[in-house]
Amino acid sequence: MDILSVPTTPFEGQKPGTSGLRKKVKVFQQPHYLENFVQAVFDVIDGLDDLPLAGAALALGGDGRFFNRTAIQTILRMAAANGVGRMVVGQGGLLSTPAASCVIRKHGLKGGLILSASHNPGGPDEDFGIKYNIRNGGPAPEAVTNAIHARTLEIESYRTLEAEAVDLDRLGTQTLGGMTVEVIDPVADYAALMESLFDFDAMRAALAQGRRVVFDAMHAITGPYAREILENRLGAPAGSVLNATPLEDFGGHHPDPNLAHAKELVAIMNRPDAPDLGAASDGDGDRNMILGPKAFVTPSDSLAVLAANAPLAPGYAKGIAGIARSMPTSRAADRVAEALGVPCFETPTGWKFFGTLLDAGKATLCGEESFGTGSDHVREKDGLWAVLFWLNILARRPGESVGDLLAAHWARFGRDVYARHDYEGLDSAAAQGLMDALKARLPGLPGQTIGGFTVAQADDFAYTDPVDGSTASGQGLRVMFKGGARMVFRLSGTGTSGATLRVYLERYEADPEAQRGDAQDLLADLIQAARELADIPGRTGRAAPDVIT
Ligand code: VG1
Ligand code: CO
Repeated sequence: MDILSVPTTPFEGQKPGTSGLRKKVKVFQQPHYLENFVQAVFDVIDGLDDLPLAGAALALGGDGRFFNRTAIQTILRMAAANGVGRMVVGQGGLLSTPAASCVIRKHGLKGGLILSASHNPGGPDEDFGIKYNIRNGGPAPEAVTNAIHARTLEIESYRTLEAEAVDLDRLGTQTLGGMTVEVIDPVADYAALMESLFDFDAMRAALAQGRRVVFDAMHAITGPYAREILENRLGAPAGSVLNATPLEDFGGHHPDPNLAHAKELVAIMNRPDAPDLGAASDGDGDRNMILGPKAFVTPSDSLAVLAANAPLAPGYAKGIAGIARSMPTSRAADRVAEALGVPCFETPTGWKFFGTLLDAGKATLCGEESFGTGSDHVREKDGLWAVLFWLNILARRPGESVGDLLAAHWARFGRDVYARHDYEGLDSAAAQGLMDALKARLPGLPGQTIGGFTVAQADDFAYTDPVDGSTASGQGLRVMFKGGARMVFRLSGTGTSGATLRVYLERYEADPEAQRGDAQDLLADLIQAARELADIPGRTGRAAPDVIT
């Protein structure tokens, strides 16, 4: 087959954000747009991790959203033309993000391409995304994503070939040019890994004895995974997995597991006959939401509870080496780490910052406030893993509900009352103006009192990786108050239109009596102070946030 070198010119804006390149489908459908980015990836990863691209083996799969199959065929032709030896592809072009990480690690691949825009809606007028994961199975670090971006700005041609489409639905091996395409069951490796980590016998017994679980796959990637694990292997009744069929447009919804978007699940968990555990995952399967009957576990609390109960799961029976959390995530995990006598690391937002800590064995569990939890079993956050961890804990602590576990945790460690307010679709210049103005005020804030809270410290978060010494700056504006309350202001790096302002709010409450209650009520003063400090209404024209989590 003849290899074609197709002339092209650079596109502006092919800079990967918090988690890869995310754009509207229509942007990706422009001639050469996807090809330019993929060629830039291939150019940059040649030699990366001490492995040449020629003859290399890579994983490829996505969350099944609109354009997934088209993009996979394009990438396969380009991979063959670039001399890749073998592509390991999930059947139907499907691989959840954590499963892709698992496949890269288990099959010893050089890396992989994951196609997803995560929790963003899908369809012809919605979002698509692509990212590269390295040999350890984790998202490429910033040095790599910056190099990819730089390459997109100088690209002059890309390599491809003309060939029949690969049959993505047929398991087994096919050839494309000189390359092998191996279509694998997207679930099998991942399900086996979960069985190795959790006490499936105890979970099976608990489900047989009346514990009940409901999992909302939100018509996204986790449907087949959850059916296989929860229903087939653990014996949960058929129908325990809701919205289990992946759809290209996720049924027209946001596949985002939070109280605002997983309404059907929330309604079930508020019924008198609610199951013991309610959970959901996002478009690409790396996020999770944990609910009990009339109980919501914030992702920050979930990380802390998992850490405190880790030895109940066989995979963590030896205890944990450390915890890592993103900066805007609450300090709940820090308290558990302290009690366990292990370190707690504070990293910038985005899973790529956890990779070095996990590889070095410094952290075992990681988490982000954005419904992301995971461990050193893969190098991505992992939605279903978190759900199984909770189910494992419930199986080993019979008679206690999710709400009981949370109350007991707060009684022991105190509660880090937490909320995130998102202002979406803002004018980009206005959002940047708000951040610039607040940043300029930071040095003068300590000592000032805002809405009754006195500022102790304020900074623009910067990070030096304790393993490889790499640095990241401009990672969010932090205002810390006397007494431990905190606000963080950040602009999202995953959006595809306008700007999203995220305001993260938290304060510590030690008194068990005062711990009960809704976070929005308990944080009302701080919320008001944040609105005043950043002049959110004046600068954005918004009276209230669009999404509260
Ligand atoms: C958001 C979250 C961040 C998460 C990222 C990717 O980023 O805040 O914690 O790592 O999404 O998650 P941002 O820049 O929009 O705040 V996913 O499930 O979208 O891959
Ligand atoms: Co995701």
